[in-house]
Amino acid sequence: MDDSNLTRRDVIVLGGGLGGSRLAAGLLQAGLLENSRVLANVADDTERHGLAISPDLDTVLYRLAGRIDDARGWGLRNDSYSVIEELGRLGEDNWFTLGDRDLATHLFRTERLRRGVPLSQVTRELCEAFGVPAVLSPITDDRLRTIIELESGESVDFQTYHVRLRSQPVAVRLTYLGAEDAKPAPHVLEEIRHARLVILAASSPAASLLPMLSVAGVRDALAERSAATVALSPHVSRLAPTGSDAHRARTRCQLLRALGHDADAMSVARLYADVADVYVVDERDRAMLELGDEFAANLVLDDTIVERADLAAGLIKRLLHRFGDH
Ligand code: FO1
Repeated sequence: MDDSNLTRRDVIVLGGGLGGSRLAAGLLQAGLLENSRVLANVADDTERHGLAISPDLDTVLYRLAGRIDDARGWGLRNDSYSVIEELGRLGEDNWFTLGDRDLATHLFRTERLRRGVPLSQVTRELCEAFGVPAVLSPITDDRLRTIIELESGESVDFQTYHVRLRSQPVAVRLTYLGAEDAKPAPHVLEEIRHARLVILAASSPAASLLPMLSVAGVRDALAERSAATVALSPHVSRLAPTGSDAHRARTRCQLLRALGHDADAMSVARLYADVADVYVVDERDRAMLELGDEFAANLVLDDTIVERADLAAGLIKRLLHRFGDH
């Protein structure tokens, strides 16, 4: 394909819900969002009560719209739960908590998809409706799912493992169902090749980034870049997460182990070694730099805990200044 007519993006973010949304908020705060692109994972997507749910896309959308429930890191703030409670009374399995207002997003998406509109186009429409720049896109319009095999031999999708089973059972194998046939969404490869900087968010490697990298051509597009790709470590060893962070961390670690990797910053660095030129380790993991790893020349220290938009904006500006193509 001829790439000459494409806008050269400042930053392309590849990420899951929370990690991707924090960088998206940073781009917005830094005034860089309009000329950037946020590519979200869809391997966590699920179908509940006949509806198409895309949690990672919605998390980015809701954060950019300033409407995210910040305490949980997903769903809409001040939502109510009448419909899902009523479904429970009807005998439906209602372990996946869909808020009443959140349901409007899923109803809208499901109907548009049913009419044959691709997910990337539906996502643009949702961005417009929520008043945010339409720079959010799924990595693929095709069906891609993380399937987790448990010790019992049972296979479950990501949401069943993470939410219903609270990531308690040991996961023994992961497959990215649909990866062989998933094609990148429009312009994804060209924009990855030419962006001034690509950032792999501090999202779950096994549940968010590896499925995104499994989409046809994405790894090659990253490898073909002449400008830098930076990966953020999702692990901060000295920090003991609490509440919903602890839940997410347990899922992340369980799934990494299912792929045969240790759940620490350097093991993740090795997973990204063929696509990232630079790996950002959190300041609090300074000791990791003394391990003499093969990635060592490209390891940098920074603050990777960017819960606030101003912190994320600062990190992105530092990375652009230091590694972005000018
Ligand atoms: N996470 C939970 O822990 N429990 C839930 O009931 C739940 C519902 C839910 C509904 C819509 C949505 O967009 C996200 C939701 N999440 C829920 C979050 C989601 O499971 C994960 O945090 C992401 O998929 C991981 O990126």
